[in-house]
Amino acid sequence: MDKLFADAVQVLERNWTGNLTIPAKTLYPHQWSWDSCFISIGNSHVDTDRAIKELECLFAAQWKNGMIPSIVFDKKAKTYFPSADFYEIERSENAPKDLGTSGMTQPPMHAIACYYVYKNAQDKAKAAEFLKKAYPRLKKFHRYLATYRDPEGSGTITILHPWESGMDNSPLWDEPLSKIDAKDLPEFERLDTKAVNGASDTIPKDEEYNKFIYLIELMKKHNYDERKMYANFPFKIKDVLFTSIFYVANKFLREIANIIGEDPKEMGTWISKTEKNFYKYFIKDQKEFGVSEENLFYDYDLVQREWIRKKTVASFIPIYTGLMTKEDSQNLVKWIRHSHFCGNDGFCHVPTIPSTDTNEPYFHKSNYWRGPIWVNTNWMIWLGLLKYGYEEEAEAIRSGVFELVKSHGFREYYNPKTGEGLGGKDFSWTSSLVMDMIKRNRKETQMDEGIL
Ligand code: 9WN
Repeated sequence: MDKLFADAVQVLERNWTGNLTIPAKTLYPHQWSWDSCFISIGNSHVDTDRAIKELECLFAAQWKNGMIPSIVFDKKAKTYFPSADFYEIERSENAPKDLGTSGMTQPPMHAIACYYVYKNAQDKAKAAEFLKKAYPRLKKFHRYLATYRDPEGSGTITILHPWESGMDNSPLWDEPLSKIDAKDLPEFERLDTKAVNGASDTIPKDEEYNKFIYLIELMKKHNYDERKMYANFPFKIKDVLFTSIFYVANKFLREIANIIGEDPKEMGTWISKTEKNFYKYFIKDQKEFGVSEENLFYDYDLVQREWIRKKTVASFIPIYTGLMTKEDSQNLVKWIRHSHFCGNDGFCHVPTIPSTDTNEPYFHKSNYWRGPIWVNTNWMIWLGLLKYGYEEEAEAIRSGVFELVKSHGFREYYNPKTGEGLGGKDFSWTSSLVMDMIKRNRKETQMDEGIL
């Protein structure tokens, strides 16, 4: 374990620019929002200053309306498309003037990361100062999500682009995207194809990619005005993973307010709304929850007015929220352990959860979010299992992740059938979350994640 930990620290060291940690060389040479949160959680075990610097760098790019953008660009880096210029964020009066950012957001892991930076810090006074500075930023971001991304006031969050989910080409988006006609696209050149050395079966197809770009073009046409976009955007989805993280983050933000002596009331309101509506929005038939795989948590498409019942890892992320009853958690764990999800038999290389059910026609062993195992979603499920006391299942996932990185390196994602490492090499969040899985004390984790 010591060697694994030291190797992970080295990856973060190599990807550190002096202000932030890039997710991976060449493929992702900028700062990504939820990546930086996962990275800070890892760094919180070894270097509080670095973790703080990373998050402050991200917060400096916050938009006036509170949105924390998915990408903060390094204008010198040229190996990633779409570039800062492509986004034309100056179309929005909310965009920062002197920084290049994307015009969309990513799952709100930030309050969770800030809490752990404090929790794992040796110098608590310094970390509390950081929390005081971070708190208004975090609250503004959560308020942005609770208003612009939830005009329904439901406590569930709407995404306007597949990239906002963090799971770019998940089969979840196939139906909604199939209804969109990507016309009048500007000329552009994909650079991810080059970065993976032509391994085109590991990244999204052109057809999907064109729709990603088309939706950015549409955001630009709306000058990134959420109210206008909400009225007629063709991609508008209440997302299970995003909302689960929002709920957990609100609990951590409430705890941060308590630590620094601020009023936690607003977070309480957001938490109650999610508790009231989570099942209503994400389960078709609540009485039948978990009886079959057809009745788990599924995203809701606000345009088609239908649940998206594709079997993906997203359906399991609610275990991380703690808002389920023990009985419902049992029903969910039954599917988490199912052989199609690499649970109980020798079907897969190691018992970790792949991004898609391995028995579905849309499963692909090596293509990005259409099948491979990703460490961040496994980390959330690991914490969720611990929260509900499924220690054996949690430990199986933790050991599975260790086995993958020991045998195949700190890769971006892994083939569930063979364990082969895929996508970016020296991937930062894989390294940082492995560090966290090594360092965390199980009992304390159950307290932090369970009682907050
Ligand atoms: C688009 C950086 C990011 C992750 C996402 C992952 C991938 C970007 C891309 O890489 O998305 O934001 O270019 O494909 O899907 O989760 O944050 O690691």
